[in-house]
Amino acid sequence: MATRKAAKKPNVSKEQLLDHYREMLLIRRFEEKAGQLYGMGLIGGFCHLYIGQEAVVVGLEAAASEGDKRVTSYRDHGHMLACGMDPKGVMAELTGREGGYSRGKGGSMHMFSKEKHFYGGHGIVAAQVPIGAGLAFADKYLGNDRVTFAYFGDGAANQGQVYETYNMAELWDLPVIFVIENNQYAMGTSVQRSTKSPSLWERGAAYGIPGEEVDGMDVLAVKEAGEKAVAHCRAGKGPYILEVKTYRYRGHSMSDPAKYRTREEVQKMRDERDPIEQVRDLLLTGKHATEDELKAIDKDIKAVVNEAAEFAKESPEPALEELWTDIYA
Ligand SMILES: Cc1ncc(C[n+]2csc(CCOP(=O)(O)OP(=O)(O)O)c2C)c(N)n1
Ligand SMILES: [Mg+2]
Repeated sequence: MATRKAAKKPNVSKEQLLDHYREMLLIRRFEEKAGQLYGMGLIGGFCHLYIGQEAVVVGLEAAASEGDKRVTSYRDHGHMLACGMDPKGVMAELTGREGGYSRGKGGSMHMFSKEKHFYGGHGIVAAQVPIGAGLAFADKYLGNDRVTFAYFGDGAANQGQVYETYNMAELWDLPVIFVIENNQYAMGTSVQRSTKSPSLWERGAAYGIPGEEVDGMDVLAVKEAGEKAVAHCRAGKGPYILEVKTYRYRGHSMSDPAKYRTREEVQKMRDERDPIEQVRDLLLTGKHATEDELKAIDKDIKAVVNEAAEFAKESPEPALEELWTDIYA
């Protein structure tokens, strides 16, 4: 049987480890529930789950401060939960109900929260990257020290607009962290089939942007890299690139049977690298928590997720008049 690589002795408090554990578990359980509701026909349209990638967004949110901004692709539920958006509002939006963040009109890929500085939720591959630079431009113009996290995938990293954005962001020293969530696949195309360059972050060198590769299955490594990137941006040194190596356990979207990879490949990743299990091991071996305490956390989180699902089911469909709100006309 496969064994997990022994985790490094972490330089974090028990409370921080427990926070990371809870936050990652919330995303995992929320996504599992979303998968169930999709199967029951309660969620329509596209739905891209984040299971396997939890450490990326939880680690980076731990490096962020109040007022920092984030923008991402359609694989966005984890980002919303990690920045503190309400699971009820997210689930209700997934089911197209009035209680959702976009009043049931946006669905999985189109949610926003001004309060939490979450700027979407974008279905067009890489479209969020220039938007991220624009958000950073606004902060620079206003003279504050806020930072923007612009998340995109390995597939998106081959889009031309990413490189136009890199050029301008570096030219204007914009405080934006480009986070490449390299989960090794863009729909059914593996990263080895889509590019010959072994590392995506190194492309930033052509524009003068520093960066690094990060183990995206290790929440502590992600947090540490995030802190370095944030410090770089806040010091006014311009953008930074983090290529976070991660893995998605489910198909590209709910309609993808994922025939382009073997079950063994996915199972190996789950057995050896799972981000939640790694933190669980640290908590248990460090005697920071007992099996029973961790079970109780799981129970609490499942209750939060079930409550969100109930809220979503009970929330009414949007009224017809809702069609005429929040539109440019
Ligand atoms: C401009 C554009 N081209 C193609 C698509 C179809 N499409 C949706 S997701 C996707 C793959 C993107 O993969 P990646 O950037 O690695 O992100 P991941 O899904 O792995 O998170 C493609 C080609 C799209 N939505 N937009
Ligand atoms: Mg990908």
